[in-house]
Amino acid sequence: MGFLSVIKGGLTKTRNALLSELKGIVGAGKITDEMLENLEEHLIKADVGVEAAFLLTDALRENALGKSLSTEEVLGIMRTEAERLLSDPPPFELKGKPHVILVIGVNGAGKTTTIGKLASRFISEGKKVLIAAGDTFRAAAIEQLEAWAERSQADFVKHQEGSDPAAVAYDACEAAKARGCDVVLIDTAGRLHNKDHLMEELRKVVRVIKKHDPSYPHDLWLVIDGNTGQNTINQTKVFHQSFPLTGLVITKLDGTAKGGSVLSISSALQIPIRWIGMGEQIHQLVPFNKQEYVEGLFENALSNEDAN
Ligand SMILES: Nc1nc2c(ncn2[C@@H]2O[C@H](COP(=O)(O)OP(=O)(O)OP(=O)(O)O)[C@@H](O)[C@H]2O)c(=O)[nH]1
Ligand SMILES: [Mg+2]
Repeated sequence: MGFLSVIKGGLTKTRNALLSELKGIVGAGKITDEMLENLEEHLIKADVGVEAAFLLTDALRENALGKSLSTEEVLGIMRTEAERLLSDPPPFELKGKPHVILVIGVNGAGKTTTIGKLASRFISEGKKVLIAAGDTFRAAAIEQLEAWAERSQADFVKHQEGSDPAAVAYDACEAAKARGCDVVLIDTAGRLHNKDHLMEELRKVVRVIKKHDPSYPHDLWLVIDGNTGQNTINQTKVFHQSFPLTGLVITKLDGTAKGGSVLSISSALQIPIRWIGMGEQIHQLVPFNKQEYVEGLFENALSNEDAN
């Protein structure tokens, strides 16, 4: 399955929510301020995400006010705005052998699942991958990651439940060097940005793996649940102040009308969006690509609505 079809499938609800709300402002003569306010309110109620709703209706306020426009023209304005707000990440490159990636984020954001999907992707590209069970908080977390390691055929390093995540990460890097791995993916326990001892635990992981090589970790990715609102942006800013994030992964954009959250995250933060999660299955993680995302959000909206 191509990336675009995964994206389009995931964004169906968002696309349909956008489109059904547009009916209030097309075909009813000139677009007025009141119509745009209504649209804004409806988009918010349709759960498109408050920030995304503001951004898109602001664009219409600037470009569509006082005009009679077709659905395609209105979608075109929104599309242009979306393209303006988004940017493509720099190409992903392996910067070491192994290239070490530390994956962090709040509880339940999708870190472990994302690591499993990434391992599978990298392995399908011919890379040798090792994943490290740096979430030692619960035995179930280690088992969950182990299952992903088996599914994706990645090497796996774990310690016992309750052991020091920094020691797991250190050993994983050691093993990866010895085995000639190309990529190390280190899972971590979910944590809130305002829990000092947990942030300190993460700092220790970073400090300890730097003993192998000061360039470790080459990447530090924050996983964000795409269904969460403004709060996420503030949380991400705090994480970014503590750790220089090199990329974001936005998960759970499927099955929700909040697929527009990518717009608000991208416009509020200067951190590249690397990957988007479009489902629970192993292939449902796609590299973020501005054009594909925008196409998934706006294109074929009419025919898709018919199909649903
Ligand atoms: N629909 C959907 N579900 C997802 C996606 N990514 C993860 N999930 C689900 O979200 C739930 C939490 O995912 P995990 O990968 O365990 O999240 P985590 O960040 O590792 O959680 P903790 O380790 O508890 O902090 C699981 O049920 C996953 O299947 C996605 O892109 N789409
Ligand atoms: Mg986890």
